[in-house]
Amino acid sequence: MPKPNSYRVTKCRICKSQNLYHFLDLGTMPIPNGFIQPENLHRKEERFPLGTTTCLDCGLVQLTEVVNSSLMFKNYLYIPSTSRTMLDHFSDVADEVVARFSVGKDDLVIDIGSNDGSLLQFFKANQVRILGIDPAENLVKAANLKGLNSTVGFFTVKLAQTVKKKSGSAKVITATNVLAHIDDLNDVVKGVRELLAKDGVFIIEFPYIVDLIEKTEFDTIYHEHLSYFGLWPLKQLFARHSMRIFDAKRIDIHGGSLRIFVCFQKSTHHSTPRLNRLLNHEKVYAIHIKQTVDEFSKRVSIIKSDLLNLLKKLKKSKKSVVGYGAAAKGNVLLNYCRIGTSLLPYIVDSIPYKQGLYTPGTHIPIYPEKKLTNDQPDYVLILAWNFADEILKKQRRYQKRGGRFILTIP
Ligand code: DWN
Repeated sequence: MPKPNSYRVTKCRICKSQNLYHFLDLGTMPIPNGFIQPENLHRKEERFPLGTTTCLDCGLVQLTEVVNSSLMFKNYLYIPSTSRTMLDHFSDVADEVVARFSVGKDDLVIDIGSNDGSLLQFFKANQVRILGIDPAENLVKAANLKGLNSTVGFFTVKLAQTVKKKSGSAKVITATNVLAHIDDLNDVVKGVRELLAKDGVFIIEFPYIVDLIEKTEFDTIYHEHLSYFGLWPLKQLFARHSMRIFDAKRIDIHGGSLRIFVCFQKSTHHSTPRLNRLLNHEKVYAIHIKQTVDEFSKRVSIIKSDLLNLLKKLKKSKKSVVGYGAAAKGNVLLNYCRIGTSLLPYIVDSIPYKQGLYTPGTHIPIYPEKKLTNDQPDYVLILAWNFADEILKKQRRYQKRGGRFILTIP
């Protein structure tokens, strides 16, 4: 009997408690980056349940079903370097980290989930030694072609031991939008402990659960994101490995994220006042967690009915509407709302890899962005809302000619 491609979560990923409170059910849908070649449209797509549960003991919010990581990350179509917003963000991160922690030319910076080297390139520009680690062979190849030293693999303690032998300890280890994708968090932290220099810093960025709930960013809930982190659950995770969070900063990227700074328990890095402020803010949140997540789920259903009513009304009045940004989050929204080509005939996207493909589950064709100004549809539904500013700036001509944008989240 072949191993199933997913399993049901029965205990908390961090504290192992079984005291879980299930609060959102988005139905079953294909994996969000499972874009389809035209010749494969007739093939059956494997669908997986998509829902969330919160641990009532440590507060971690997580998916109810975990999909096999090899199905999602071995050949990956998410490339941050196609967005000016992301490149500017990564450049700021590298400059801030090099300055704050006096990273010198002999120091090693390792990026876990390095993708195509989008962040590493800015560390390299600061003349420090770099190494990327990513499971996607297609992206590691692209990084190495750009001279951004990267190796293929899922980050595990075993891989960390091999890297340590070859490259030595790292002064800085970064992990931006990757920790939430990993099931065995203990193994990752053990790997970081293996690789991090004694005075080193582990810097993690992830979409922040407080922003997700406050702005009802439910379409960022998908099979790639196993966990939706807050500070308290992570504080517990690191304490178990004699490490501690010493600083945390809320940042705007991806609808609201958190950047946290972690070191060894005995390290000299002092905890910052803003970390304590954030911990206290989260505590207030956690008190009414059941009511908070139930109200969140109600808002999700309202967003769905409002969007469907709007699109049906526009269709009835013969208005044309297309999508912008074939994002994973967009595929969650479209599958949850069951929006197909009858309401959204096509989507435009800047990523060449995605052009000519079809969206998973809803089978909407993806075209280059220039199709928008050629066709001049009446409305554009921005699916990649985290880049709305960049998209609006880029599409001034469409707007000047009377085109209008629809934003459902946040
Ligand atoms: O955690 C993850 C987040 C950070 O990004 C990954 N697991 C997956 C990924 O999610 P996503 O697919 O929603 O990523 P993006 O980068 O938010 O998707 C944006 C999409 O919009 C891309 O396909 C590119 C497209 N785009 C565009 O067509 N024109 C983006 C910009 C900025 C543009 O101007």
